[in-house]
Amino acid sequence: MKRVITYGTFDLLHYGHIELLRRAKALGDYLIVALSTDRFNSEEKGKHCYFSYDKRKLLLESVRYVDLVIPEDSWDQKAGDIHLYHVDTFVIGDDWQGKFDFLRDEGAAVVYLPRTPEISTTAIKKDLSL
Ligand code: C2G
Repeated sequence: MKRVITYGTFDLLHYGHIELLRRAKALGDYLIVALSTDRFNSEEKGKHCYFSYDKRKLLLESVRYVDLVIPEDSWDQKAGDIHLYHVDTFVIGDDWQGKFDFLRDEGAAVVYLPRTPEISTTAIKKDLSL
């Protein structure tokens, strides 16, 4: 069983996120999503989420491509996660291009997928505020 992991906030879940999850799942048989906690978002990522961790987790667990949702509470947990969850492939959008190549030293493939260009949570919030 090929196990894939990806990380993110996934707030206001939209089709750009779904396209990432669909392509990530296509790289293996089991997809783990490490979901940024509310603390990690506000204190480390400077993101203010519309939905709480529990609501964002519920939404992700409803996505057909997602097999397991775990918390992301530290920038430094990725290497440990690869061993803890026996991950074969780390996947993330290419806005992070090159940032996680070091995970190859943990024995995982590292794949950067093109983002879906025209959609973002920021754009949604901006459009709705008009
Ligand atoms: N994404 C995408 N297309 C978009 C928007 C997002 O492919 N239009 C991808 C991002 O590249 C990322 C995932 O969807 O792989 C989740 O996006 P965010 O919630 O914005 O994740 P981010 O804040 O980049 O968190 O430790 C890594 C971080 O937790 C990644």
